Amino acid sequence: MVATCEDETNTETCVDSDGDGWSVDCNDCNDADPTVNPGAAEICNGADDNCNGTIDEVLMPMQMVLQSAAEIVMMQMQRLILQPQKLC
Ligand SMILES: [Ca+2]
Ligand SMILES: [Ca+2]
Ligand SMILES: [Ca+2]
Repeated sequence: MVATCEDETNTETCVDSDGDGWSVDCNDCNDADPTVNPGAAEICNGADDNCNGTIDEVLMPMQMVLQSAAEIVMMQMQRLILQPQKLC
């Protein structure tokens, strides 16, 4: 199967093994799994589904929100803990 990749200049080497429409030359980072290609949606599975080099990046915004929220709580707790010591 020939990949329908954006780069039409290298169709000779565009061999799509898993038949998802993307070849290794067209940034298919796993040409043995049709669910993994640059056009795939990133899902939480511990793998880089959309071949952008980042695993499960869809979860990052929520992780960042939780992390920043945790940091704010920590800062406030530290302030509460440290303030009496400063006053002494
Ligand atoms: Ca492929
Ligand atoms: Ca990814
Ligand atoms: Ca994933």
